[in-house]
Amino acid sequence: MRGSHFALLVLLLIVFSFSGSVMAQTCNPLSWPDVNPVWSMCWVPPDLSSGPDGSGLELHDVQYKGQEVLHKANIPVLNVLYDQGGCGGPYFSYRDWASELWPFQANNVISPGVAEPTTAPVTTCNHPGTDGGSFSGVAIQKGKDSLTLTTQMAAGWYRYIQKWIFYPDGSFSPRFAFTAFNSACIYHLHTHNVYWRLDFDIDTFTDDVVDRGPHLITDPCCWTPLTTETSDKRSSPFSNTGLWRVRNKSTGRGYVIVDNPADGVADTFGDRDRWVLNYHANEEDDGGATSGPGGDAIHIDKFLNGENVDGADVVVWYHAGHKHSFPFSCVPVGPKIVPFGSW
Ligand SMILES: [Cu+2]
Repeated sequence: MRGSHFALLVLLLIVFSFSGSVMAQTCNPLSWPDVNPVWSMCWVPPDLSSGPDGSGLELHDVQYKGQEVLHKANIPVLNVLYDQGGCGGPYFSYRDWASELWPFQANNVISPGVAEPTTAPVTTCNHPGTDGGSFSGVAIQKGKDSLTLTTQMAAGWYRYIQKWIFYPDGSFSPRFAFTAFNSACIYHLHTHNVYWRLDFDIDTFTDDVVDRGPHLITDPCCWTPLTTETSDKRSSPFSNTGLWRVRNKSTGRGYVIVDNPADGVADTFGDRDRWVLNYHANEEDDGGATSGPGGDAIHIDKFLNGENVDGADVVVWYHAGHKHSFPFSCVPVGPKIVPFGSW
């Protein structure tokens, strides 16, 4: 090894060990239950999350019973479309951010920005139109039957409540609810959209595939692999255009994504309900809003370029939309994600 190469190697080692220590500081390790844990992961709060507009309460390296499930999971795109003008500028829409923490009520704060509440957190969902509480950050409820992570964010007058709920049987539920502080715009009919990016790595990052199957999880029949990058919509009225599941082709383990009837069906602005993409490091978000008509809508269709996703490193994007009028409900949206195979 020549001296210059050795110097380069030393430099790289310093850089990698430094970035490793930064990661350890910003991604907070969590396992549950405390005794004989089945779930482990690390989490990043919204204010430190990735992407041009943040991406909410971001999870990394989610494992069930020591097997990898998700490499990363977050919400890179969040937007709203008004039915009529008066709010949202010339195109009646906003691209929102998922990076601004907003206070809510959670007891048993164990460190700055982290609570382990002994009673359910109280968010703006519990009192739409008004704010309350003094805790900003992530509340982690380590229950007997579930692990629930909760955060509340603000974008202007909107209040966004995000949860991740994990169960002992290996299933989990991403959840999102839309509400607001009282303002003139909330009296105008509008539709919120949230997009989860679920970077599944079942067992490992290679050899995964998405199958499209029956409408009911109880129907074992007829799962068909999606061989190239694809998007689709749930059928309307809601009946699932066939469930999607992610499967490791070697081990046969995987997860079914069970769509929630509350998640609606994407309209023209919402674009699509589900995408499967081949992993690329430069496709973790859509780059943020663009100018002009539709600029606040999601634009990840540009990543659909016919790449193979059968036996690949796959990424699923999942859309949920919710229409609001005043007085507005605070209906949680998001799928339930259920394991299959032997874990
Ligand atoms: Cu709303």
